[in-house]
Amino acid sequence: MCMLNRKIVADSSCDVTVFPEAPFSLASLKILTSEKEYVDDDQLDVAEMVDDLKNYSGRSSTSCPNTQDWLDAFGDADEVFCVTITSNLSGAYNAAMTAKAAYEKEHPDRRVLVIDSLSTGPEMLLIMEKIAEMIREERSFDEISNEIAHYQQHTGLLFMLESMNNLANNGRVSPVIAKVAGLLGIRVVGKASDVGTLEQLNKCRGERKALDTLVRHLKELGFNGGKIRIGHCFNPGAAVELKARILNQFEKARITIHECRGLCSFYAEMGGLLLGFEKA
Ligand code: X90
Repeated sequence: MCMLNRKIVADSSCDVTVFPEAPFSLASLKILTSEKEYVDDDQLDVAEMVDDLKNYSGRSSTSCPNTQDWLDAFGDADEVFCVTITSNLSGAYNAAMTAKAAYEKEHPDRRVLVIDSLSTGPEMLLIMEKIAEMIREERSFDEISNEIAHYQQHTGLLFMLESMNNLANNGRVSPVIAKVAGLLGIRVVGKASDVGTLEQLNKCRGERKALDTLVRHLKELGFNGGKIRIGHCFNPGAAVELKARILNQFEKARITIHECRGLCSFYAEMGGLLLGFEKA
């Protein structure tokens, strides 16, 4: 059997900079203020960035990887499995599709699968892990392509946010919704919608209520004890508490916790929590 050189590529909203389960490259998004540009790569000091932003009141924005950034990440792989943040909130997917076209034209024997996660962070991680599993099993490109499309029907993303200022300032949620998240003690709980946008589900007073609400949604959305990935922005307490509550009801759930990197930290903001899960 010929040995294909295969790799996973993802934009930095996936919240990992190393991914030991498969050959992997990251395409970085950027966070921009009038004073500084933060590249969301393994060198970024996320704590410093979040701290800078806390003391900064000017305009800030983000930018997605461009076509060349994606091509650099593809490297010289025969088969690339490229996972992007939702195409409905970012240009990352479109840039990746342009890169795919250029790459396959230049190298007619190579293939790129671009996967629009319609989500971000921990749900992207679940997709990457699934691909890695199938690469280990030496499944064909087409099999992986079909299986991932199917797997995406069985994953979801929930979130809890204390502030939605950066989302609103950059036109990613309506200012009306963002205002609620700005109220003292209020946490907005929501999910990634079917079309990859933020869908608000509840306004909760206090973190404990918000965590209860997340667990309730998790069950209603069809979680039945599979994998969960929790990303948090400087809120390990809530992440640990959430994990405990889930394990209380689903003894066998496989749950890991990680810190958000730059892009998710910018938008989820201090205290924010993202939860990727498998569902029936
Ligand atoms: O292209 C760019 O500049 C990146 C824009 C990204 C905008 C959205 C990031 C959301 C980060 C917030 C909570 C979860 C949202 C779920 C979305 C479907 C995290």
